[in-house]
Amino acid sequence: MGTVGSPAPPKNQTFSARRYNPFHAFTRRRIVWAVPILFTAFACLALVALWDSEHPGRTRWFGTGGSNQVQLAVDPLDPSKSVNGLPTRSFRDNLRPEVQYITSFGSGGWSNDVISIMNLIYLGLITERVPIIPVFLPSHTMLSTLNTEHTPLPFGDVFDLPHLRQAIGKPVLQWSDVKASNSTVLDDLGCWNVWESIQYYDKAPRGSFAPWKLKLDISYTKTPDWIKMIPNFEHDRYSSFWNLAKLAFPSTRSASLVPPLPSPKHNVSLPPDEHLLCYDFLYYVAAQQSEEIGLDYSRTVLPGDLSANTCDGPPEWNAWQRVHSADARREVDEPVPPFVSVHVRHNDFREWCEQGITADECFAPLPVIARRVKEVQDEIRERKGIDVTRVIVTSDEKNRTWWGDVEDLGWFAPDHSRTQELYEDWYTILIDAIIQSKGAGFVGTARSTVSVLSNKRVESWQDGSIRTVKWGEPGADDHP
Ligand SMILES: Nc1nc2c(ncn2[C@@H]2O[C@H](COP(=O)(O)OP(=O)(O)OP(=O)(O)O)[C@@H](O)[C@H]2O)c(=O)[nH]1
Ligand SMILES: *[C@@H]1O[C@H](CO)[C@@H](O)[C@H](O)[C@H]1NC(C)=O
Ligand SMILES: *[C@@H]1O[C@H](CO)[C@@H](O)[C@H](O)[C@H]1NC(C)=O
Ligand SMILES: *[C@@H]1O[C@H](CO)[C@@H](O)[C@H](O)[C@H]1NC(C)=O
Repeated sequence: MGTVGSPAPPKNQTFSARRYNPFHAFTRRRIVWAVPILFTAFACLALVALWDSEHPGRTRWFGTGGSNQVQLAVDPLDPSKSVNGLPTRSFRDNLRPEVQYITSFGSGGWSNDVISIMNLIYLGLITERVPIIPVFLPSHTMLSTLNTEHTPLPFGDVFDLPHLRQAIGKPVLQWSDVKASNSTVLDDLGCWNVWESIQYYDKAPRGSFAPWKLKLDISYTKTPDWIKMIPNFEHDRYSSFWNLAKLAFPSTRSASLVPPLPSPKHNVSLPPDEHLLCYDFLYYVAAQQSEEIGLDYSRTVLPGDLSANTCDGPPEWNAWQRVHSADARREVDEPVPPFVSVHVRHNDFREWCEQGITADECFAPLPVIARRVKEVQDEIRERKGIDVTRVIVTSDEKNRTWWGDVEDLGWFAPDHSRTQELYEDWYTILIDAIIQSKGAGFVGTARSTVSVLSNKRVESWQDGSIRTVKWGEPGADDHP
């Protein structure tokens, strides 16, 4: 799918291109040095799932921390307050009659799904509905291997949901709060089909593994053509938050009803559900213009990056603990020296290169990236008086010659040689995203949503300096 705003390639290409396993054999000194960064990054971005495995009704500790904690009554934002009780076999049994809900499903890669979930939460805010967040599913590997044994990654394992709820002052649910994961009940649900109205090559709702995983049999109603921000324009796919929000309210909803597509299993035709409002796909949504997530004003549109300011979370993060106990040999307590993080996105981005040029001519060469790194270093020195000499490179690149060239520059890279073996598919990109976000400065790749998110995190969490490397033809990043 997408770099921000680029026309998406056909689905099969997108998904097949998503393999990565960068093995970087570095000197021992470098590996050992990189490890504390990794752990500190985990502990910090950590987004603490401490309360996520909570039992309904469990009380929480509030206060300034330390010994001054005060035990309050049950938190009104606690997930258990927005459902009837423990997860049920059929999701409907757990919905409270006085609460309205909203959900959607992921189907991109990691960062695209993060952005879709940000959009879902924002739509929840403006429609006054409680968002029910889907798990992350590695759709790309699922498609290419046709293997159903894929561990889903719950949003709350990565992002700090208690913090988010407090920051926006609203409840936020995950599907695991609502429906039992071992349920054998296939629930019928009516949803809006956004995808078929925003693009014209795929004449169907957006595919996703989430409904299958959640045992939902969905009957889709096509959204009206006017949801598109630029009506009838095939080269743009964005709809707007308020166009989609209108469909959440009775008058526009009833005026927009058309015969639904029967659900695939039960063959039932259902209008869009009013209790649990549901959209197939919320990646291409903006407030004012396409691709605005990369622009400065978008932080006032969304409630910040969902995970902002969570660096003070406790270290009990599940994933962190798993990494930590799996490799207790390694010392993790050393403070991490400041570094510039670099994200280099290659592989399927080849599809957007100028015609007739090689990958080497299309992607920015290392000296061009190094120039941007130097700009970031200079700016940090000027703004903060700090000399940030260390550089850590993260990338989806697999070419070892290229990684050797990175090492020759004296730059570091995370050692992912055992990441997948020790943890799960998700952790390579998770660890890399965390490293990116921890940079005192950041150099990213133009058109990459991974880079867009890290830009925002480094700016807002680290007060860091950022640069983006352009690519696509020789000299693409030339600048004064
Ligand atoms: N390990 C690792 N994987 C990466 C990195 N950058 C990209 N990837 C992989 O490439 C995928 C990119 O998929 P998405 O997150 O959907 O992003 P995209 O829109 O296709 O491409 P971006 O615009 O770069 O995000 C990620 O899910 C990762 O699997 C990186 O720095 N490290
Ligand atoms: C699902 O899990 C719950 C709680 O762990 C258990 O009580 C229930 O029997 C399980 N149901 C099925 C269908 O396995
Ligand atoms: C689905 O239902 C419709 C209308 O009830 C019926 O005409 C059609 O034959 C059904 N399709 C299948 C595959 O059962
Ligand atoms: C690997 O990287 C090197 C250095 O960037 C490059 O010259 C070479 O063409 C690459 N090999 C492949 C197979 O892409």
